[in-house]
Amino acid sequence: MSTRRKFLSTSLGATLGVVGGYLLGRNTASAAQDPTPTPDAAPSPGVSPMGATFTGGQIISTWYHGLIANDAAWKVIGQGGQAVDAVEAAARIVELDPKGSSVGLGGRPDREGHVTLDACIMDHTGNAGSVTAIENIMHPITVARKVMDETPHVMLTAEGAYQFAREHGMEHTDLLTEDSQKALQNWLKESQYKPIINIENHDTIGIVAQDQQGNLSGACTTSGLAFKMRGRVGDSPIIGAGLFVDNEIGAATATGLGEAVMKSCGSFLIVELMRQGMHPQAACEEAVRRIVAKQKGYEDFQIGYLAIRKDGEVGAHAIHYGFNYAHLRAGGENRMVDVSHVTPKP
Ligand code: SD4
Repeated sequence: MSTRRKFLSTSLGATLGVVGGYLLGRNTASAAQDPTPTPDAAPSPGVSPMGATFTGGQIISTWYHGLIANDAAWKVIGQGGQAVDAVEAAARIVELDPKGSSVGLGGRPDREGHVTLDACIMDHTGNAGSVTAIENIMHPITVARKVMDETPHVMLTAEGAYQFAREHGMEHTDLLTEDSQKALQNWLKESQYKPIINIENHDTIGIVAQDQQGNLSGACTTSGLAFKMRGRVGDSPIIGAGLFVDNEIGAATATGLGEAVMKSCGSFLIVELMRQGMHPQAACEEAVRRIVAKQKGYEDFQIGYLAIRKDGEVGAHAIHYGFNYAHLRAGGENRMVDVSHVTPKP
């Protein structure tokens, strides 16, 4: 380890130690107390710098539809399957539900009447796949998975993503439901582009799962903000914004106004804060705090973050009340958790 790196981790640990043990992850705590340099070599397989790896299996997913997502994911993880397969299965079940107005079928269109979908997936090896602004394909998450598994690229967009999906046997499906058409006609009367906290535009599904090998993966899928401008892409398909996974450290996902998440590299930031020793709860809070401190208009939009650390610890935070997520952990129930504390105004 370079002297600089050691200095940084040691001084960070000491500083956070003053703030309180709650903020400290195991690695920083030991860095603060243990003067022995950590060797530069990568950790041996199965050993995380975060300490003991959690191998019970667990899934966290945004909003109420997280419940059906977690059930689908558990069918994979409970049988010893891989987290990456679990998060894809979880995303697919929500994409298929016409009642969800922010994901897949039934997702609200852009202001010109096109349902354009964004999705991404990231696995425990650090591989990632993504599609943006894809139309008429029921399962953008599976297109993203195929981009990850079967191409040298990370992201395909719009027409190219559609073509790729069709070449891989996916059907052309009209995703604009009657309900969505009515909602668009209604919106067009005033054409006011105003996010309303927690409802209308907010039900992207972000999923982070840890399998029984302790490996982490994540997925995110959405139709984005309702009645967005044609061609607008949010954070959800952007690796590091709507989703980030580092299997040595942890994983995070985001929901809410994508522009704010993109401008702060939200999910990447949370994983990096965990790497520096923060508990996932503190890391989510810090990522929200930065948006509140630096971005205008946060009073009127919502951001919610979820994170899992390699040792199984979980965090969640949001700008405003009203954010919730589903958590299913081995041996426990699939339950909704309300994020009941919020970041105070600066
Ligand atoms: C976006 N982050 O496109 C998405 C929207 C969202 O809950 O998360 N809604 O900006």
